[in-house]
Amino acid sequence: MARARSKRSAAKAAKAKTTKKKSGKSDKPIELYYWPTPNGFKISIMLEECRLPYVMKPVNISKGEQFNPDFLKIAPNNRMPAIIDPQGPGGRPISIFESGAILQYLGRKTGKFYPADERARVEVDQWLFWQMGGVGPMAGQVHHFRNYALETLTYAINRYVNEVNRLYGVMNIRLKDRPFIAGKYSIADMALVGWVNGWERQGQDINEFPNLKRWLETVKARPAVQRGMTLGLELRQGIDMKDPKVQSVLFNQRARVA
Ligand SMILES: N[C@@H](CCC(=O)N[C@@H](CS)C(=O)NCC(=O)O)C(=O)O
Repeated sequence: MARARSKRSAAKAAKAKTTKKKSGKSDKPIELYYWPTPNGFKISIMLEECRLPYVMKPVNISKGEQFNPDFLKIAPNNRMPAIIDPQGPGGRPISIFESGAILQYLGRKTGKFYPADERARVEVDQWLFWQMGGVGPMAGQVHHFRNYALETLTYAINRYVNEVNRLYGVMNIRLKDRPFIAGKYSIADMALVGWVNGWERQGQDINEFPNLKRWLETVKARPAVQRGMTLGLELRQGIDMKDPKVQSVLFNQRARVA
């Protein structure tokens, strides 16, 4: 049932949605270079929240598509997500990588979920960067050492599980007297939800953090978040993260000298 629904939603999103301008000319959709992971969800959620026309271009990171020369031209760090906005500044195309930069760009472009007022914007930026530098990388290490590593490294598991626990504690305090992380619902919440949603596989108990639990339920109840977090889920089906071929593409890559 869930699979059928997500298939339908992916097919819908993959079909270029276009909007007609008054002139009769149609805008080209934003190209979203994407794989269904918490970093990918940030952008699918924002595009859905803003109802921006987009077309999803899967980047199968388990097969190494992040190293395709055409993708590297827009995302030199060989990581998704990335976007191409055909209607960038000055009406010319622009490409962007790094999910935080994409969220800020889309927020500025649409005037949505990223306040123009400087004080309110700084609030959002702080928590967005906190997600980018803290929750994402730390929870990513937990996923790696708890779920993907072929050896059980207790020290590494404890280190990252404890750090994520600390970060969720910070978030829980922050959410005590405000509904969302920067006050009003913003791109910072969108950056966080896909990561916090994985609390169970991060060795956490959400019931330790009642404000965080309430926030997670509230954010996940938004239809755009649900659409964003189910986009392309079927693409990941059947992929075994412990398959040596997948591991050799995704883990322990070293510099590729040009
Ligand atoms: N800081 C980057 C991180 C993106 C990232 O780590 N993406 C992962 C998937 S969640 C990826 O593309 N991995 C491919 C690889 O490791 O080769 C961002 O937020 O955009």
